[in-house]
Amino acid sequence: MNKVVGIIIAVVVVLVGGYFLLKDSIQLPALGLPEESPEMTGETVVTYMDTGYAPSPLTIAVGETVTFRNESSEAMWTASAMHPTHTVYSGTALEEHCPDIAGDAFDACTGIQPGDEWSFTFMKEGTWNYHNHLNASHFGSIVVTAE
Ligand SMILES: [Cu+2]
Repeated sequence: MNKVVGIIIAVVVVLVGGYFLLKDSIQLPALGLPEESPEMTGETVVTYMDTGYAPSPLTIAVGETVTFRNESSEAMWTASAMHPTHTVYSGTALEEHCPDIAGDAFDACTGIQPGDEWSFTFMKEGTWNYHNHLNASHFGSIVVTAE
């Protein structure tokens, strides 16, 4: 009987010891899909939260698209400086370029609801400041460099 108990204890010790030795090197299969990242999707994301935009400033190359994702509790109307006219990127005021059918004014021209997103492709080099037209105390900048 003592022999059986001894064997059981030895097996348990080996299993537990083996687990602790190997647990750091064993890669458990990931549950569900991995989080999306810019590297995986090829898109560059700026997240809008109740505290504002991040990351900012963000550097991209000409021709890249930035997706502004609204993860705040309020609507997000991302638009070029300066508030309230939004003329810096496009040279036109929002009364002239909204709705932005051509997609070249860097102006969402409407409130993007929480959980939704809005994308803009930057075709001009420069440092482009932007803000939330519905809460102009939240702002950021996109630095667009030559390719
Ligand atoms: Cu504005």
